[in-house]
Amino acid sequence: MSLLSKPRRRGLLGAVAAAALSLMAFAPAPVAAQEWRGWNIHAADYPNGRGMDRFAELVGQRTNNRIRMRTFHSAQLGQQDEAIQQMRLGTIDFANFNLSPLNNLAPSTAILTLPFLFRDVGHSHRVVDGAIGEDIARDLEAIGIITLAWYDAGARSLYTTRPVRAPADVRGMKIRVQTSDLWIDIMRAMGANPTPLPFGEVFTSLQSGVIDGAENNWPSYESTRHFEVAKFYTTTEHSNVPEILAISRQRWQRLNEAERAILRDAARESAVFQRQLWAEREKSSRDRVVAGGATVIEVADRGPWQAVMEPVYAKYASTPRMADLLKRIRETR
Ligand code: GTR
Repeated sequence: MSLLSKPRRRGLLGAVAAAALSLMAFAPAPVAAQEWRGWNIHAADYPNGRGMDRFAELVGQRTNNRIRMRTFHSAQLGQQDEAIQQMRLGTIDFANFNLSPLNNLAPSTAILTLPFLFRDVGHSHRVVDGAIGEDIARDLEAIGIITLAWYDAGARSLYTTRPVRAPADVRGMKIRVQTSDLWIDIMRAMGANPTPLPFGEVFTSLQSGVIDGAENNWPSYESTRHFEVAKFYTTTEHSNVPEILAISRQRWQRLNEAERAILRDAARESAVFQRQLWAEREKSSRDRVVAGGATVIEVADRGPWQAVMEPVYAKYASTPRMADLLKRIRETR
C-alpha cells in the first residue's frame, strides 16, 4: 500500500508538474540553427563568390553550424537593386555589393565612387579599412546594411563596340552605367549618353546595339563575356569603387556580441582571401580577353580623362561633409 493517500499523491504530482512547467518557462528556448541566404551577382568561381563561400564556411565552423550560410551565386536572387531592397527588408541576410548602386541611398558612398580618387590599391585599402570606411559604414547601417569587410573591385575602364582613344571618341555613344546618379554624371562628363541597366542585361544590350559600350574591371569584362560583343577595352581606369561584404541589420540586431565578433573576423579573413584572388584574377582575365580577341587600347596619359571630371567633383564633393571626407581620403598616406 502506498504511503501516500491518493489525494496527497495527486497534489505532489501536480506540484512537480507545475515546477516543471515554470522551469520550462524560464529555461532558454533551444537555439535553432539559422539558415542565412546570401546574394552574389557573380559566378561561384569569381573571387567575390569564393570570398563569400569562405566567409560562410568560417562562420559555420565557429558557431558549430548554428549559423548556416548559403550563397546564391550568379544573381539567382535578383539583380543588385532588388537585392539591396531585400537586404533592407531582411529577406536576404548577407551579400557582396558594389557601392555604386548604394550611392543614391547613402550619399557618402559616392565619395568612394569618384573618378580618379585613389593613388593605388594600397591607398584604397588604407581608406576603407580605417576611420573613413567606418564613417561610411555608419551611413549604410542607417539604411539597414551592416558592412563587415571591404572587397577589392579593381579599376573600371571603358569598353566599346568602336575604338575609343580620347574623350572626344565617346561623344554621343550610349554607355551602360549602374543605377546611380553619380554614374550618370560621370558618363555625361565624358560626353557619352549614359544608359542605366542591370548588369545581367548588358550582354544582350551590346549584342542588339541598344548600347555601344559599358565600363567595368577586367574580371567582369571577361566573366560576362562582354569582350565578345564589345571588343575594344580602353584603359581609362576611371574609378576604383570598392565593394562591401554586408549583412542585414535585421539579423545583426538579433546577434549577441560573441556572434558579432565571429562574423566580423570571418568577414575580414574572407576579404584578405578575396583581395589575393582578385589580384591574380585581374591578370588572368586580361590575358583571357586578349586571347579571346579583345583589343586593348592603352591610355598613356589619363590627364584629359581626368580633366573632364571637374564638374563631377564640384557637384559631389561640395557639401562640408563630402569635402571633409575627400580631404581625409587625399591626406591618407
Ligand atoms: C562588377 C561588380 C558588381 C556590379 C557590376 C556592374 O564589377 O562586382 O557588383 O556592380 O560590376 O557593373 O553592375
